[in-house]
Amino acid sequence: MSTSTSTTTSTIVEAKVIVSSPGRNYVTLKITTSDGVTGIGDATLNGRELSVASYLEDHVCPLLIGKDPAAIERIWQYLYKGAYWRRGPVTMTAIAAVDVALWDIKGKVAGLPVYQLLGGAAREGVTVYGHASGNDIPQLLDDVAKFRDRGFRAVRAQAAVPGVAKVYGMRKGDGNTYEPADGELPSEECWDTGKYLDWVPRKMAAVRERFGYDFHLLHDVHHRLTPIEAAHLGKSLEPFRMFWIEDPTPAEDQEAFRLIRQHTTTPLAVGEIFNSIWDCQHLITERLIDYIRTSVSHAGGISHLRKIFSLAELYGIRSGSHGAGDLSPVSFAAALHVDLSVQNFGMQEYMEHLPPYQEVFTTSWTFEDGLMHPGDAPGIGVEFDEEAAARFPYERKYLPVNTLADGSVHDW
Ligand code: KDG
Ligand code: MG
Repeated sequence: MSTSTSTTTSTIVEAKVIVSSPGRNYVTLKITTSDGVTGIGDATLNGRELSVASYLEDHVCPLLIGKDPAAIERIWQYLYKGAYWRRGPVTMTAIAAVDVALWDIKGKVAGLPVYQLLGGAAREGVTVYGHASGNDIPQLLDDVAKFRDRGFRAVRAQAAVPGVAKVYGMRKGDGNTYEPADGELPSEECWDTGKYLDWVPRKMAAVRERFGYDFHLLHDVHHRLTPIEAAHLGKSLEPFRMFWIEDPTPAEDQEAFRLIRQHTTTPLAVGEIFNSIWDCQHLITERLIDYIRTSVSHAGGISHLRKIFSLAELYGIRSGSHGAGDLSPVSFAAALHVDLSVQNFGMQEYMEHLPPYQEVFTTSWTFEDGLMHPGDAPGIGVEFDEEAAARFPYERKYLPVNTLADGSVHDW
């Protein structure tokens, strides 16, 4: 049976996977049509990059050849339902890369930025939060000040915990980017919940005391607490009116959020490790969260993310897309197009990418007065220089592993 679902005669003639490391590892999918139009998608899965590259190269790219690039939903379903083995980070990241590349092509063919194809702009710009961190409170306050001086309306505050050697979210040096993946083998961090719970309210109190309440304050717990510990943290942060606390508990246990919610009015955000609408369903329909933080690249691309956000809209839950530096500029730009067009946008993470990413990716987004815009270039608005990418070969890198003082493994 013919798989052509539109009047165009264009077909996909090439699908190529490029793994490169301009500042950090990125997996990029480049799709070319018989009309010579190219689209790019991001298939980066931090610390497991080559598995997605292989999934695409060995199992997905051959299926794309000859297909109609305009039939995005049909190709999505073909890759999802047709694989039989559904969901999971590797599969869904691969499908996301195809999906974004096809939206890029559709935009270029139409001569329109993708957000116009999604219904147009629902707002002037996308509120983004920057990543402040510090080894102690004065350093953290200086860092928050830097983001506020640059115009950010929202800042995530992470800081070293006294007595804990290495903590999630701490930036090295003067750059703007926190990069946890380092080393040919995983580094080990040692976690102490008690010290953390005592420390976080003191740090947030210092931030609010110095800067007041005229900006959004966020914090990432990074999956480390039990439900009752998370409830305690949420309660202790209520005076500082957080925009959200993110990933308070390991996200697999969706029912845990009911307990947290019974105890605190601090808003809850979760979703960066979710891969499909099914991972979010219970949390959304039971109204157990306030923000759903699934990403374009790990949750099936623009097409699937829109479905997640539409489901959330029904329940008064807002979006909060994941935007760490390990999502390539292609994913980040794609997220901006979605953010701009959905009604229930909440907040977008913006962790600037590490140089020399600009040698490989040319972007058209803008930042002004705390708001970002994806730009009006046709498609996603990111160009990928394959020759430049070849100068930055893949480097094996892992995320850290977390342990407790007794040596047992804890959530990182
Ligand atoms: O690859 C893991 C990172 O994306 C994650 O640790 C970053 O939690 C994160 C965040 O909110 O940016
Ligand atoms: Mg996070």
